[in-house]
Amino acid sequence: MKSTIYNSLTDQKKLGKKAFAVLIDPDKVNRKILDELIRLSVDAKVDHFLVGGSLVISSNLDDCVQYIKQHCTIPITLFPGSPSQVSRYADALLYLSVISGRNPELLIGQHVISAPLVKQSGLEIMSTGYIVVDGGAPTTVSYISNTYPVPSDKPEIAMCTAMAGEMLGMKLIYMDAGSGAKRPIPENMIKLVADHIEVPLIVGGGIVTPEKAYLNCKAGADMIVVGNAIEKETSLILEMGAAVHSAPVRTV
Ligand code: 1GP
Repeated sequence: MKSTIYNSLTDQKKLGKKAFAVLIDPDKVNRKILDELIRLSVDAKVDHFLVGGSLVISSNLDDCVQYIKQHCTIPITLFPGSPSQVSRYADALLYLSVISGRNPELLIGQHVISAPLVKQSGLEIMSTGYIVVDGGAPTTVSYISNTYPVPSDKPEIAMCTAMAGEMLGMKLIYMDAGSGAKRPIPENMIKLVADHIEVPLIVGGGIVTPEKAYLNCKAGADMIVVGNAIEKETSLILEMGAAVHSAPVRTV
């Protein structure tokens, strides 16, 4: 099985370098918006595009991924909200198990159903322990997954969940307050989780300022994901990229 993207993430982590990922929802972009996103992302040295969402209503996924591929070399990782969101034109796929929840369908059920399709896609598959954290309001992900998020003032629950995910063999941990969260994940929770796992830690949901992206990296996040804020103001890509790439090796 391929491991190009994963190896680049672990190599970056060893060097203390932080990665910036722009989340693209295929339902919310057209070619004009994609042109702008790609231009700014290349300028900002964006490390990854994540493509997907809790709901992908249209059939734009393949078109969207192919269009990005044709216009830049930034790797594309799928962030699927459902088993139908697989495009063989991408580079990799986050094979998500919602380990913060107790919904068997999202822990293993949908994986069983989609396994042959996912394998046939030829994509690099990265098993990912997905931890949904309370972001201050019900988000699409908590509604769709029918799970309770981890309370944001209980960092030890997130820590134990991430440790369990890592020991079960998951290659990445993704802590997400949900798209458009009112409150992003607090730094003390990020730090506690980062201190107790060795695999790369992805953090997203409700990050709207470069300062918060920087502080999350300082607390131990290895990759920062931003979607909503960039949808509202595309030029934020440049500041977010600069903030993430200037973050030091964890010191707090
Ligand atoms: C959501 O982590 C991502 O799953 C990004 O969230 O859209 O709030 O940036 P935002």
